[in-house]
Amino acid sequence: MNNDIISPENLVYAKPELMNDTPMHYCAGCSHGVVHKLVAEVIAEMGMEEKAIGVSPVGCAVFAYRYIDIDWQEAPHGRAPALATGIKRLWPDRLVFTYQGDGDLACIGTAETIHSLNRGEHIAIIFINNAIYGMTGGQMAPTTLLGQKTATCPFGRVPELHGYPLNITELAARLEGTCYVSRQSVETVAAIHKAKKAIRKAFEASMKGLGSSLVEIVSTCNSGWKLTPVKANEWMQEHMFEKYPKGDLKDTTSL
Ligand SMILES: Cc1ncc(C[n+]2csc(CCOP(=O)(O)OP(=O)(O)O)c2C)c(N)n1
Ligand code: SF4
Repeated sequence: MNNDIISPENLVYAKPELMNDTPMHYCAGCSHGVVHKLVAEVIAEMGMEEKAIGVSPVGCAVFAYRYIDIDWQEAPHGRAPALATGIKRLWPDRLVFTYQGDGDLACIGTAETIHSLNRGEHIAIIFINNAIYGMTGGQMAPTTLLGQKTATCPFGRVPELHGYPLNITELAARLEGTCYVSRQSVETVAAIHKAKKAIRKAFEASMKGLGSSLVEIVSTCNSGWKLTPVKANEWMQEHMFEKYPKGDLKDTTSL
């Protein structure tokens, strides 16, 4: 083999060392796997392999603890920020983060989300917004777009029956306890780089005790949306970014 080809200078892609060899259960094309990779890379780059504690949700990411070799706690549905609060208060020197879907974070765990952010807990929240409940078969979530068809609103979401889509990230940015709130996506290489930077800033802010951080990743659930991975990315770009515009919503960190 030509060693030049695999020299570190030529390396453009490698599986992060913290990702183990357990085959992922995610559907091909799902955003979860990409975000897992970014989380693993950031933890390694910060040298926090032995000090990171993730709190995994209920939802498709319930098995996040199987894939990234750090310490994890599994939380009941929606309760991840409460659990993360307890862990961080007990072990302030640990990097504590939650990883949650929109059903988990913005519906079942709304109270835990809002109050942990408002208290300014020194935790980071990674929020995967794919606009539906993926794991349980694609039911409507608070984040479902108006007109979007789901298993529980087969004719499309209408405000008279289902209320309006919830921009919980905008809400988070208004809370005094938050220091960094950002919305990103991972469907292109450029977007992946920006999302990684946002995750890094959120993790660093939590370690510096600057307040709570939330990074929303606007994501696809190609299976739940009943689209191919490529079409799902297109649908997300066409429809979701209008309601969920990308960029930093709040940054008081000076990082
Ligand atoms: C209190 C409670 N309500 C409902 C459920 C059922 N449940 C399990 S996963 C899930 C959907 C999770 O969706 P989301 O958080 O959006 O994550 P995704 O699967 O899309 O990644 C639901 C409703 C549950 N386990 N506990
Ligand atoms: S059901 Fe949706 S969120 Fe769950 S793994 Fe498949 S594509 Fe991803």
